[in-house]
Amino acid sequence: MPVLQVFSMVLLGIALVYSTEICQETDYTNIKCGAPGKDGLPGTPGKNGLNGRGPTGPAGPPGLDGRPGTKGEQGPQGVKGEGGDIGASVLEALKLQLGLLDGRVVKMQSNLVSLRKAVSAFALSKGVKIVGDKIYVSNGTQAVYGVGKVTCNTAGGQLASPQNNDENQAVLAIRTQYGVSPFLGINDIVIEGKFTYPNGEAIIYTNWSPNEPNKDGAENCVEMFDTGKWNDKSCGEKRLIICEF
Ligand code: MAN
Ligand code: CA
Repeated sequence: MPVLQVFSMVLLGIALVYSTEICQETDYTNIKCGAPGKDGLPGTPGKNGLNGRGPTGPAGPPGLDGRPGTKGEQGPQGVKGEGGDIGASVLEALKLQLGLLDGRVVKMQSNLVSLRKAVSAFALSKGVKIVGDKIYVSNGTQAVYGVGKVTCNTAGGQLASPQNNDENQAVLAIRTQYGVSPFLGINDIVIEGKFTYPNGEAIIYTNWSPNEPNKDGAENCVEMFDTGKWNDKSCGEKRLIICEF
């Protein structure tokens, strides 16, 4: 190494030591040490910092409607309103009608009592029997089934059609009074073997004589023997006509 270079380095070292001592003991508000040094090289990049919180974002869109809530309890009953004019007039009309109906019912009851008395007295005579709700009547006329049927229908009734033993006994009583077998309304004219009442309904009570009915086709009407038993008989025969009402 040349002597000049060594000398320069010694001088530089002295200068450095000197300036360091001066600046360490100097008030930095009144710097009197040497000229400022040059800027240093840029530092190495810093490490990543911890995640911070950013600023709050804008508000999102409104959410969807929620499900309907459960039904609430029924509220208390309201105060009853005043009756309207129409309601009041209808009520008055109904009261009037009710009064009229009541008068009619009383009159009908009175008429019915009188009628019952008259029928009861009539029932003492020949050809009339009252049983339950039915009244059997005969004037002793004898006729074929068709004529007897029309006779009773015209009078507002039908040929005697007993539906229980009491009614059968009432018909038998009239038969005994005249001593003639009557035709009943019961028949199997429409369907052979299927006996019905005059209105077509199937019979609910029978009192057939032994081995009767026995004439398929030829005997579609029914007569009553003096025992009260029934026999199927030709509708063309003439028998006592007893009507029921
Ligand atoms: C006659 C008729 C018939 C009846 C018999 C009974 O033939 O009256 O309807 O069935 O007698 O023996
Ligand atoms: Ca017969």
